[in-house]
Amino acid sequence: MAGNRTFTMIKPDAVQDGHIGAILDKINAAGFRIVAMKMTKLSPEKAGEFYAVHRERPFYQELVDFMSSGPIVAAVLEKSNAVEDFRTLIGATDPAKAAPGTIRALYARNVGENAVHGSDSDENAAIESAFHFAVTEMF
Ligand code: IDP
Ligand code: MG
Repeated sequence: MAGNRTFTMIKPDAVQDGHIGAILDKINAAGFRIVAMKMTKLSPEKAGEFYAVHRERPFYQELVDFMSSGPIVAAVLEKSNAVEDFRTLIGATDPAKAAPGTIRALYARNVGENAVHGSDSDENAAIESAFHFAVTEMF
């Protein structure tokens, strides 16, 4: 059965471009409840750890540098079928290929600086939520 929670980050590009409010509006309008949320900044070490599965990819260092370049908004979201529905809401990794109206189509700069993160499985949603939030910070 599909789980009901996912993890997201509004990435440094979208924070810098002033899109926090618009992105949270889209998230609420799509029926997600905010379970946990904070503005924070990842150190290069923490960003490297978060994206460790991509260690062998050619863009890994670029990704770590970008994700530690400025503040982010991290959040846990709740809705039935959360992981899949949130991936639909954000659109394809490359905003040029993202469906019209999706968060990445509207607010991302490019394939690397792509406005938002969304977990890709229930298992990773739980791991990523625990990476950023204590149990006492999730409501
Ligand atoms: P996803 O965020 O849509 O799940 P992944 O393939 O898991 O995409 O990649 C993680 C992140 O790495 C992307 O969101 C993006 O920021 C970055 N990334 C992915 N592909 C590229 C690329 O070809 N060039 C630069 N950065 C990339
Ligand atoms: Mg991914």
